[in-house]
Amino acid sequence: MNRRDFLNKGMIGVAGAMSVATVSRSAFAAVPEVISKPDASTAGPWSPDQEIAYRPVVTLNGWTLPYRLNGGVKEFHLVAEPVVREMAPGFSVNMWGYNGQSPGPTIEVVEGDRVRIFVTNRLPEPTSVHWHGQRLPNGMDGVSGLNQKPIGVGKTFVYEFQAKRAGTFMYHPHADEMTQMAMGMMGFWVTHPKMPTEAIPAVDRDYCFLLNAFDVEPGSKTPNINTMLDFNIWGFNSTVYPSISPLVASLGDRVRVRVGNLTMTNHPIHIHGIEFEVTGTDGGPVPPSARWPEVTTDIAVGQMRQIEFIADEPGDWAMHCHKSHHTMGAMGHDVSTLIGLNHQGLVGRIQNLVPDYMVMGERGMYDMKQMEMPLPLNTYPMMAGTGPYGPIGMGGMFTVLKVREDLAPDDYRDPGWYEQPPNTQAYEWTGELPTAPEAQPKGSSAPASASVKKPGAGGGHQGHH
Ligand SMILES: [Cu+2]
Repeated sequence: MNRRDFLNKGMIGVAGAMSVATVSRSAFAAVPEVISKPDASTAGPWSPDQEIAYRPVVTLNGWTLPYRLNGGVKEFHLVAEPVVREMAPGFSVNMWGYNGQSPGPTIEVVEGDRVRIFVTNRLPEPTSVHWHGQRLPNGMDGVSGLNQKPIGVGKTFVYEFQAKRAGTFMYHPHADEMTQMAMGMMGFWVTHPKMPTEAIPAVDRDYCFLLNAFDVEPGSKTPNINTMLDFNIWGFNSTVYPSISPLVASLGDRVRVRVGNLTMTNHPIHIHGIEFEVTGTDGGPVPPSARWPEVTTDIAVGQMRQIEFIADEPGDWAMHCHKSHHTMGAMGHDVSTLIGLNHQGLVGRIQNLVPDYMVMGERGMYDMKQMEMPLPLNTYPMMAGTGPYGPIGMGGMFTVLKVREDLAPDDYRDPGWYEQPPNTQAYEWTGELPTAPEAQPKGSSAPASASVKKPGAGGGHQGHH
């Protein structure tokens, strides 16, 4: 099977194992072939020809890097390089990543495997790779200056260690970290147990993704690497909703989701419709006796969480970061609050001067979802995504858990929107309503005008009276 076959057949919805025979025999003496991915789609699960005792992971909008076996060692080739990532249709960002994409490919091995990773540096500056959470010899830990010389421009370094501990890990540079991680350099690593255990049982679906934050000025194409807190693009695996793939499950499936956070803030990840348990962290499995049910788990900076649940409720269940600004797009983070302000007549007058002028949110921001505001080139709307009943009003760190009856085990295709069974959906009341007094904001002919941000005004309360 050649590389093109791998990439075509590896796409979502295609069942069956991928071959590792991607490398000709003569190449075995040299460095493994570089396999890269041309787009931001979700590849189907990848498994080698050999017998495996695990369910391969599916990386949202990503893929698993094939390896070659060389004398019993699993060999991989990562290439650190500038890439262009399509975060949403019409919105591409200049990033740094690995093997054609950011994030890099997922590395997926089995507990006890000997692993050799060739890392070639095609960046304009030195880099290194740190294998977050792994037990390994100190000299393989990847902190440039501390454990090794940095990998110079154009150089290739080799990392070699045994994947001693089963679990959920990630990799990222430890050289000019601020720049290289802000530019998107990160990847996932999964080490499966040799056999399922009580703490790490077999699952029917296993998903993974990294959280990310970028600061990309609307109309520009390259992240601002100096931003410390005020990011405007929030995503899963360098993709924003609705471009993020759904998590698909067949009714009754045991589902594992692994999430890692390499951003500058924490993300409470929330799933509707089911309860889950945190079954592991990057430090290892949580003993079953120490687990408790949750519907939201906070994933702090530099942490990973592995959650599991039974997908026993059919439907389209929202799954998102619970920080509401993290489910929005590039626009709207730094806009004055206009709720309650009366703009009547003002818009027309301003439009004489600025033809595209629109009022942002005098009745809340819901209208923003529907309006076709002219956007600067290369950005995406503040709220994006349309469902069967209109705009969903969320973008960024948002996707949908789609639970359906009788899906084939290897079917990861988007099943479309859930059809609500009769009499199971919220409906409009059209009968009589009781008369009730309406709440009146205190002393308020124009209550919201006091909350309009005044240029130069400090934080805290503005005088209302
Ligand atoms: Cu968040």
